[in-house]
Amino acid sequence: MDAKLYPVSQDWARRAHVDEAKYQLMYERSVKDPEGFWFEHGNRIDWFTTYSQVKNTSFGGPGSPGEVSIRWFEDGVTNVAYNCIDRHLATRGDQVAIIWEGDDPSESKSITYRELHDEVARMANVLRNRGVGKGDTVTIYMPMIPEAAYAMLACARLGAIHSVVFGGFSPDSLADRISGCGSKMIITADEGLRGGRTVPLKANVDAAIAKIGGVDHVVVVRRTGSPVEMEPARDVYLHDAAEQVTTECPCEKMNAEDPLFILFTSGSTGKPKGVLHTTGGYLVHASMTHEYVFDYHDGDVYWCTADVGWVTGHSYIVYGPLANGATTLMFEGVPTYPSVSRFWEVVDKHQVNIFYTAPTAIRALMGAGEEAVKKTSRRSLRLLGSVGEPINPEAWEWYHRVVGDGRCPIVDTWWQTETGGIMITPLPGAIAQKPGSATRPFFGVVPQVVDAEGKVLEGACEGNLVIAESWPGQMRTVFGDHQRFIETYFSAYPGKYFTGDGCRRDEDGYYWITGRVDDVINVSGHRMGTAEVESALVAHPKVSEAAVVGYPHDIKGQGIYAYVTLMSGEVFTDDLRKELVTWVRKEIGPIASPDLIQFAPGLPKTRSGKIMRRILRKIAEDEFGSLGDTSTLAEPAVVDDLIANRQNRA
Ligand code: 6R9
Repeated sequence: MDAKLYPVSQDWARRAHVDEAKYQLMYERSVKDPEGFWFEHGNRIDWFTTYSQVKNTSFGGPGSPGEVSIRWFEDGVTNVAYNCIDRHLATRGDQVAIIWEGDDPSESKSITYRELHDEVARMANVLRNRGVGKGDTVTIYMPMIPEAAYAMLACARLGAIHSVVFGGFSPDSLADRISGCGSKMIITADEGLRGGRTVPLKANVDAAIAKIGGVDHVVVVRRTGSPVEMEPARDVYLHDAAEQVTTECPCEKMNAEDPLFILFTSGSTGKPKGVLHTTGGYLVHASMTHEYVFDYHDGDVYWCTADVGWVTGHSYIVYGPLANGATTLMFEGVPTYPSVSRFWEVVDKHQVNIFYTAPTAIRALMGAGEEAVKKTSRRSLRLLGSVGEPINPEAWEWYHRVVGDGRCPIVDTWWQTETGGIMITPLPGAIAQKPGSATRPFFGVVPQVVDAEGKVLEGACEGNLVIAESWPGQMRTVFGDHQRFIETYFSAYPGKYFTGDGCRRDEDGYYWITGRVDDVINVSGHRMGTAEVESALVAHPKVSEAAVVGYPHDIKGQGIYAYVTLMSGEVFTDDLRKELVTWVRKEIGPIASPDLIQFAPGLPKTRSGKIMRRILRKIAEDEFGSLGDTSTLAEPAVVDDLIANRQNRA
């Protein structure tokens, strides 16, 4: 395959933090002498007590299975909120920390580092007065308003562990995530506002608590001002409580390995896992990648369009940028409201220099035509970024040519909730880009491509992506279940971290992520376990069995294709199909809505009763001509029926 090459311009090589020669030197040192490299770079954050230990990590492996233990900077003492706020006050107290752009284009505001300090300290005192302290878990269920960042930083200031739940999740999903980490405190808003529509956040919290109980306090931020039910003994408005406290709130002393946050994410089996990140290594990785990958310089305006409910929002709206004393833009709305030019209008309005979004948004806007982009200036843009799923070369080229006017490099950043920060990406002043390739590893990252047996492949090859060595931002465990951590990530290839992604490496040593190789699908950049959607479907009284697979979708990347078998006596109707879509939205949230539902009198199974997903995937992809070996099917006839009634006709 001859991919087009976009070389680094002279200008970029000169002005960037890292050029090609420096990348080679730094990368080599980072993998040959990780202790020395990270001893030096660990100092990019401030420590109350500096570390003497740098790296103490083991991925277990054939000789010592089960012994997976990851510790970085383990005798260092610091605080993440101190690094994101207090240490900047002397030099940049009046600099803007957060630019907030509301859903309605007439609403925006700027928050300086000094204001950020006061808001966070007040919120921390409100939490502390309600019993929150070091090691406690707090669930945050918020719209994209500055208070979401204040809430995260307030927890970090107190040493409490936050668990942010995406505001699009249903009360049931929220309930699972509250009880999954035992939060007694929830921070939410009356309502969210997206694309001109309200989201009943407080009502959802009430419904979740009604289901599981155990929550002592709910702090409610007033966003829309609509009246919501308040339980006097439990609920308080932030603005009322904040009046009672001061802006004095010291930062708790945290060990480098004390937990910072939990983020629930989907895997191939069972309920979502609580990915646990800790303090020191995470912040070093998030801040260092933010500076080098986006080539952040003082004075730049940086915008990441993710939601704080996902890891990208954690690392690249809040922690990385603020640790670097950057100006980070937070957007409440959606790319298409009030018009499909919104992103570019916001870029012009706030003179954004660095813009980081997801391929699904690019594809959707691409469909709306060039004119909506071209009518805006975008002269301020210098760098574009992509994250969340593989970007197809057509979308990459459009992003480059139309959005960036051919002038801005694109950093395609591969990473995961589990990795804490960016792992594979071109540094814009150092590495020539190929559309569709995440290109080369960041400092300290040792990617390998392995075959099904775990043999490490050399040179140009294709297989599964593993990471051979620990890096500072790596997740430390699955909250409350270290065994599940080991089984999920270190058992397929003992001694190595398995990413769950397939990958090709070309003759130039560039990495091309080909997508998940497990039962995780990626819908509009959102990770979803097929098992979660299946269990939502079978919870419906008329459904006896369900199998869910992904299929190629022009805008979303992957769509959700559900095969559903009904209880005997039930009939397939269009109304039932609609009812099931609504059901799944209610059970999980709108992001899990099935795109296509096929009623199946039977599912293809092996004689031992295992559903043959490989066949279902092929039918969903409309590639039933290449079903592969069907000789182990218990009832071959069901496949003919599925093909005849497939929903995805080309
Ligand atoms: C940051 C984030 C992780 C999964 C990952 C992979 C896919 C993310 C990608 C990419 C190709 C990229 N993914 N970035 N695939 N190129 N640049 O998205 O975290 O939500 O945990 O998803 O997303 O499949 O394994 P998360």
